[in-house]
Amino acid sequence: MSTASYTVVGMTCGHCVNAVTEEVTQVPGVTAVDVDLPSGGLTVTSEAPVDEDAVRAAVEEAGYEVAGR
Ligand SMILES: [Cu+2]
Repeated sequence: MSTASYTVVGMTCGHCVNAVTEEVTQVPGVTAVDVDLPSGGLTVTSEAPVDEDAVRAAVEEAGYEVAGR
């Protein structure tokens, strides 16, 4: 199992959290997604490491942005 943490910019409410969660959950291999609204923290759990670009693309699809590391 693998986990990766990101910071998402632009989320303001529970709807935003749901949108990000739904999109990132659809990334192949992802088994769990946890979003912390106050900090923008996004934790992605997967069986094998997931391509960071795929996570970024999913967050952008939801309408938000991953902060640079
Ligand atoms: Cu919102």
